Formats: sequence, structure tokens, C-alpha cells
Amino acid sequence: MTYEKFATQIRREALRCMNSQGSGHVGGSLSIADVLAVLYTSHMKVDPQNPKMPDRDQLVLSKGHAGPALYATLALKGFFPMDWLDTLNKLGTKLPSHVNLNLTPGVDMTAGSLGQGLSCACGLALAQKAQGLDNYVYVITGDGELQEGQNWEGAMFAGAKKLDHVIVFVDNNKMQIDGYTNNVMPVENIAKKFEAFGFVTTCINGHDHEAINNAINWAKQDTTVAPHCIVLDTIKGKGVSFYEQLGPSNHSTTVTDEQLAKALAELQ
Ligand SMILES: Cc1ncc(C[n+]2csc(CCOP(=O)(O)OP(=O)(O)O)c2C)c(N)n1
Ligand SMILES: [Mg+2]
Repeated sequence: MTYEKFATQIRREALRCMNSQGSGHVGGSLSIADVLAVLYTSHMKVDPQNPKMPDRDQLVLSKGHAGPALYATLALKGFFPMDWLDTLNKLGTKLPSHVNLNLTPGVDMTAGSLGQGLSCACGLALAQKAQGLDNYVYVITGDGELQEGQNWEGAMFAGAKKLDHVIVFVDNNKMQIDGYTNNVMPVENIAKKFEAFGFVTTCINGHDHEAINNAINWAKQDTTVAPHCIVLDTIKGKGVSFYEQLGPSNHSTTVTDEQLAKALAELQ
């Protein structure tokens, strides 16, 4: 399947998933569909039949509220049946709105309390190194999430320990829960901030599949012994015109049957 097709499928299934509860974190789920499509097509060394495979690559979805996008991806890859997507947040579900490693096959870290994912990834990467494994730990964090101080403690640690198998993506959609990130508290110069902590960085269009693929290949092949950070310039709500137009109000919003039908008509 092409990246384009897979990303569209992820958006469609993520919206269906949120429609099952009538609402969800639409904007931040749609903005990461492209990086998930590239990661799970070309990079993640995982086995849907053996989700806890010890030498797998791991993904920490630090912006854990975007669970529906990851669930759609994992279901499409065969980690669990597609009909689980109809159970978002329902009593007894294996798909809570915020990701939980104890409930969902293929979810490597629990998240939802923002700011913790990079620190968790440092621990995972350190443990893998100690076992002589050379797999990768990917992190997806939000731009608003970077307002949490713990990120920078994690970044300092990753830089100091030269965790060269940590690759951080920043989903820089310029919005958070309360509005535009710059109006709440600017986090600008994201790449320079990570560089100051010892990361090697690049900034790309977060919806350009080839650019994402090239950036990941570059991060893996770069001989600098350091963690890498790929800042993704993204659009919150990407792919569905009326959600994009909502702006920051698309953070957590309704997905009614009518909205779903309109969105699916656009996502072909
Ligand atoms: C520690 C913590 N504080 C506050 C929240 C509430 N919250 C949920 S999402 C969000 C905004 C996150 O913005 P961003 O990281 O940019 O996410 P995205 O735009 O990708 O949805 C906030 C403040 C939280 N989940 N955790
Ligand atoms: Mg954001």
C-alpha cells in the first residue's frame, strides 16, 4: 500500500473510531496520520502476531490523547481486529482514549499526562542498549506538550547519554488545547532547543511522506552518536477541510454520523 493510501486509511479509521463515542481528539489525531503511515510501512520493526517481541522497535505516543490515530494504524496492521475501533473509551474496552500499554497490543507506553514520553523513551532505549539490542525507540510529542518541563529533563538525559537510537518527532501543528501554542506560551526554536541538549535535528513538512521517510533514514544513517529530533511542520485536523477550518477548536470535538460521512467523502 502506498503511504498516501495508508495515511488516508488511518484518517478514515481514526474518525470512525472517534465516531463510536461521538467525539474525540480529532485535530491531533489527524495531524500525525502521515508520520504513522511512514513509520509503520517502512520503519517499525514489529510483529503484529508477537507485539511484545523483545527486539522490536518501540513507539512512545507521548501525546497520548491521539490514541485513535495509533489504534487505527495498529488495527490496519493486524495487531487486533478492526471492530475494536468501535469500542473507544467504552466500559471494558481495550482502546481507552489515551494510550495504555497494559490494554492494547502494539502500544509500547502509557501516556496522556503530557510531558513524560521522552523520559520513558530514554529508559526504554537505555534498557535496550544494556541488552545489546540495536532497535529504535521513536517518540511523538506535541508542540503544546513541549511546554511541560519534563521534556527538557528527558532531552538533557538523552543528549548526555548519547541515546542514538532515540528519534523524537515533534508534531508542530502550532495549536494546543487552549488555543494557538504561541498565544498560550511560545515554544519557538524547537530544533535549536533540542540541539542545545545534544540532539541532531531537522525540520520537514510533516505531511510529505517522502520527506518523512528520508528524514528517518537520515536519522538512522547519521554517524553522530546522538539522539535525533525531526520537527514536523503539520496542520491540526489535516485532511478534512471542516476540521482544519475549526482551528484550535478541533482539539477535542464531535464526530457525529453526519460529520463522519462528510469527512469520509473527502478522504478518498
Ligand atoms: C500534564 C498535562 N497537562 C495538561 C493536559 C491537558 N491537555 C490535553 S491535550 C493538551 C494540549 C496538547 O497540545 P499538543 O501537545 O500541541 O497536542 P496536539 O496539538 O497535537 O493535540 C493539554 C494541555 C494533559 N493531558 N497533561
Ligand atoms: Mg499541537
